[in-house]
Amino acid sequence: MQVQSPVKRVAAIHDISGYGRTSLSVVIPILSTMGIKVCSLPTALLSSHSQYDGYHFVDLTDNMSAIIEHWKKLGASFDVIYSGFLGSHKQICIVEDMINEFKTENGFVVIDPVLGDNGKQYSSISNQIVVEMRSLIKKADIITPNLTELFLLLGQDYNIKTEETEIKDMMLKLADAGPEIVVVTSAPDHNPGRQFSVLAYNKNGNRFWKVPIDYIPADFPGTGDCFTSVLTGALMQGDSLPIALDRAVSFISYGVRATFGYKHDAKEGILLEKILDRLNTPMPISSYEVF
Ligand code: PXL
Repeated sequence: MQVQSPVKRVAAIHDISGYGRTSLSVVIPILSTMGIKVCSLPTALLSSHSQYDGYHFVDLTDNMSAIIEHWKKLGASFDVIYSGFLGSHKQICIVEDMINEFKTENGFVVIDPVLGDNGKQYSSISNQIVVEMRSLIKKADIITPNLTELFLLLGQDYNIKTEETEIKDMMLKLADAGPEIVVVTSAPDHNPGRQFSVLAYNKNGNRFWKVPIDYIPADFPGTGDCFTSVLTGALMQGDSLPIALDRAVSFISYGVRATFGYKHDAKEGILLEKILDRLNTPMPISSYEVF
């Protein structure tokens, strides 16, 4: 008999970077704080995230299959499979196998297609990874590209000035390929007084949602990982999609605001430890819109 865990479980397939707040070093604290158990399948060990020069990198690809085999022997099961930064063809195949093996009827798969930011592909991401990510996302229930990744997934040239109607079409195209929910984490918002919004499309109900972002002129690596982790945790806690989006936007905004006022190297990411307890306090206001 398979005994159900009293705490929900996520299989988290990301790298672990020692310095700077990205990937597993934000996924684990955020989901743990939200009462969710993270079972890590690390893809690589880095001395720091890849936006620092000269980082040391240990590829763990050749150990991933052995970890999965052991999990199978243990009879492990997961409510959610959540992948992020993937660095090779082999890792993409392994995530596909993980989904085939472990996805359950009531569970879901979140793929954060980490490929680039600010209009540029990350230096460590090859064109082959971009092509393969286009195929991997078909297996996801939820994907969370930023604007750069949205363009890369569709093979289109980046354009920061893209209108919302065009972004809607792009989200529909990606949803057609497989995922039920497409979330674009940094869509330009041309309405007066606004800079960016999070946009989401849910095939189930055929609805678009929008949560305006409170803009601060700062760029902290890892906020995308924090966003998708809070979104995943909120959905696992039973929130609706728009409330989960609201909670993720509000947490990241608070993190950016709490960090911005300090003399602090932005590359280190947001000061997560200062704000983690916010994940367990009621949200002050909800700001989602239906559009
Ligand atoms: O935040 C995405 C991310 C994940 N993992 C590594 C990264 C980055 C972004 O820079 O370098 C190693």
